[in-house]
Amino acid sequence: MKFELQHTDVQSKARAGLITTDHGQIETPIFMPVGTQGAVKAVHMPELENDIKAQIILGNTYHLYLRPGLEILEQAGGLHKFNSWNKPILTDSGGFQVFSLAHNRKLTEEGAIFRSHIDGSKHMFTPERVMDIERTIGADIMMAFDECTPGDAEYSYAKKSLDLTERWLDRCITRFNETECTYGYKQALFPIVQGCVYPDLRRRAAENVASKGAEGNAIGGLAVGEPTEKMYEMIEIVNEILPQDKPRYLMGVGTPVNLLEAIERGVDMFDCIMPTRNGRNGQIFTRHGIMNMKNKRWANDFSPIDPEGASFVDTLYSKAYLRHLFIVNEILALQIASIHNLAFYLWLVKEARKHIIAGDFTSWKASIIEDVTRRL
Ligand code: PRF
Repeated sequence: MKFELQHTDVQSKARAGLITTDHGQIETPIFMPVGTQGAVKAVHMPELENDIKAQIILGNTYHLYLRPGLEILEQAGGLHKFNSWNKPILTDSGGFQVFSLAHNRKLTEEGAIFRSHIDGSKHMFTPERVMDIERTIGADIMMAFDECTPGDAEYSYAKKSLDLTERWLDRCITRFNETECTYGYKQALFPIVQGCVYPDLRRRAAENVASKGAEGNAIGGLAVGEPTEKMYEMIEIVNEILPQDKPRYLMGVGTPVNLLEAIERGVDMFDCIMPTRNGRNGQIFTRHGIMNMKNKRWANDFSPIDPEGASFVDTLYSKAYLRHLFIVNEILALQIASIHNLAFYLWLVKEARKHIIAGDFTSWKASIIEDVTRRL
């Protein structure tokens, strides 16, 4: 993997860059649609590629390990072959899903013991095991196995948790270096900065991560219950320390405004279930504001969903039609909303990139935030 920093904003920390992987290039800042179980919910791969203009998607180690399981993934020749997405893929390590989804989980020095949320079966994730699983899935970018500390954790717990994440990181790196991709291309490993909302822990975590010289670095443990201002403060602290010449990935964030604020503070990569999940609940993000499509006010509004929208659904279908589909529970409503919202998120980061390169990111950001937060 290679990262080329193409432009740094003069008024802020915003950056435009280019990541090159063996499955293609990624222009940053970038938003990565979430394909937890190997599919971005309700969206076809050609739609992702051609209509949404996704450049990289996510998969989840925890889910893919449970189903279809490693044997099938290996037989398929890795996730790219299995799901027919031939562009870059990133896998989260399960360091978040084990703690949010699995039952009866128990943390030890060795790893995490948990019961599957599907059938209650017992499993253990160790840093070594997670590296092996991510090798088998075959994502271009693998994430280290971490503990995502809750946003309201006390200092003593946050410190103990960070100590463990740091020891696990060393074990991840050792295993990663002992193994290689069996599918004939290169994979990268990104470490994750934890440290909750405590500046000294975040600094220590960022320094430790930076010292590993990884091909990219991630910021975890944010958007997990802490105040939004704390999140921005932690991003600033961490990005002061993480290397300039490597991509920075803010995990599981966020709203359109969160993305813009984080881009301004030097973040390059994002993922979040918000555009797809909220879309399936009828919430539509546009450059003119947010609409709840189940609202009665759209019942006889036959204008396009979004006249200047980035994807074909925006002008093909009307607001009234989309509202009708939601009200009668048609599957097509979920497909339209998912394509629309993802295309909007990809449009937003592409515009951000354009304005970073043009040199007017800060003023553009102020005006677009006013627009995208309006309630329609
Ligand atoms: N760690 C991992 N995945 C994550 C997170 C984390 O802290 C978050 C937190 N926002 C989302 N996904 N491994």
